[in-house]
Amino acid sequence: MQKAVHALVAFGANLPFDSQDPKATVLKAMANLRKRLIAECVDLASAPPVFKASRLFKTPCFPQGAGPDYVNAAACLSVPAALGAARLLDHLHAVESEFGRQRESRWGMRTLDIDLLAFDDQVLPDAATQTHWRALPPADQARLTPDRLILPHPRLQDRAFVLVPLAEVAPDWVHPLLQRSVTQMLAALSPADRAEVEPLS
Ligand code: PH2
Ligand code: MG
Ligand code: MG
Repeated sequence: MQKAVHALVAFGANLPFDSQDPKATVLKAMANLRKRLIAECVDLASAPPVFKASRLFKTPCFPQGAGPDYVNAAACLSVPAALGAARLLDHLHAVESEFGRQRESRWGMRTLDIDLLAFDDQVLPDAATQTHWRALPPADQARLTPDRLILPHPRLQDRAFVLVPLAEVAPDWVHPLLQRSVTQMLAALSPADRAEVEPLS
């Protein structure tokens, strides 16, 4: 049997798509991704994926005032290691396009955004580059977009709209460079930031 690893994924949407609200889009996107992973596991002759999804949350847009509230969620996927982060990312992009995503401005509004937060404990492309992007000053964060996959996601530790849902599905995942668990990273945010993330049901 092939080795399985955990991949962490974040979902966000704040614009309707095809008269469907962001909540419906996120739920359908999860189902679509799950189907794709099942097909991949058949192709790789590996055990079926395990797809653990958080609840949906309503979150204020970041940066503040830049658009409508978001619906955010997270998932912890058990996938064959042989799938690889790059191939999983291709699937995330394919799901985004099925739900109307056009790659436009940095932090712009979107019908669907799916971010790969982590693939097991992989650091990509290397520790120095991940650290560079993680330590970027806020003005540069808003301006610059990396041209390749950086893992873990450089802003993962900063955002309540990522960490609150993630804590429901992967509280014990440890950031390979910060050596902190999701629970610890969430506890380090301000109570006000955490309180802004409200479960939808
Ligand atoms: N995603 C962004 C920019 N701002 N704000 C919230 N609340 N949730 C998001 O998922 C989000 C955001 C860029 O991906
Ligand atoms: Mg995003
Ligand atoms: Mg994205």
